Amino acid sequence: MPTVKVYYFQVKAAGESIRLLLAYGGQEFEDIRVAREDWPELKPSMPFGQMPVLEIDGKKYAQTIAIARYLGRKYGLVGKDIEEDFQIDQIIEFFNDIRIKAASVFYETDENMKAKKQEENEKNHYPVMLKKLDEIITKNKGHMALGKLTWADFVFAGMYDAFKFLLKISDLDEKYPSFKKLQEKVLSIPKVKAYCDEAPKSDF
Ligand SMILES: N[C@@H](CCC(=O)N[C@@H](CS)C(=O)NCC(=O)O)C(=O)O
Repeated sequence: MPTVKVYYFQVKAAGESIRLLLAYGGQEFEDIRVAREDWPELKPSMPFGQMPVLEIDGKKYAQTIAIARYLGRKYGLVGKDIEEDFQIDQIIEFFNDIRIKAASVFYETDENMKAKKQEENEKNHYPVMLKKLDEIITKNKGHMALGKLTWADFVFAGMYDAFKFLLKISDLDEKYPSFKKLQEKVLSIPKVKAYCDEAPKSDF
């Protein structure tokens, strides 16, 4: 067995997608949860000065989606050809589009601007985008793509709590029921559940 480490902060968010995929693959790993105060010292040692980072036998892999796609290939969570892989990639990009809109509000430091951006998202972007995502998941029998379990489901499930936190839509689960169901579906896979039961707890 290779020596595998996952570096991320003390939250689920992007790092959780990778942790869940490794758990699914039956891969033991050292779950390195970096405290904020320890990060400046560690930052220069990461490929892009960011986390999450996956390390396998000393080799570092960065960028959440690239890592998830890589692990997806390892564990047979991909399409049968490039057409099917494209279906996975495009829904992941769409999910990212929504996350980017939410993150731009979160990282806004000007309070007036922050409120304006949130209002703009809630009025003009979230309703259309979230409805579309809900429809796509429903059409795919409760999955992100291909009507079956793929690595995209792990990205969604791992990030969903952080996604909810960023969007600030209190009734997201009720309004778009496919979201919570998809997360629960992934988290109930026995190896994934075993990991989650033992993992440190955090809200998102
Ligand atoms: N595109 C990168 C973004 C990674 C990223 O922004 N990571 C944040 C945490 S979610 C980070 O490392 N922040 C600390 C820093 O940039 O110093 C990915 O998806 O992995």
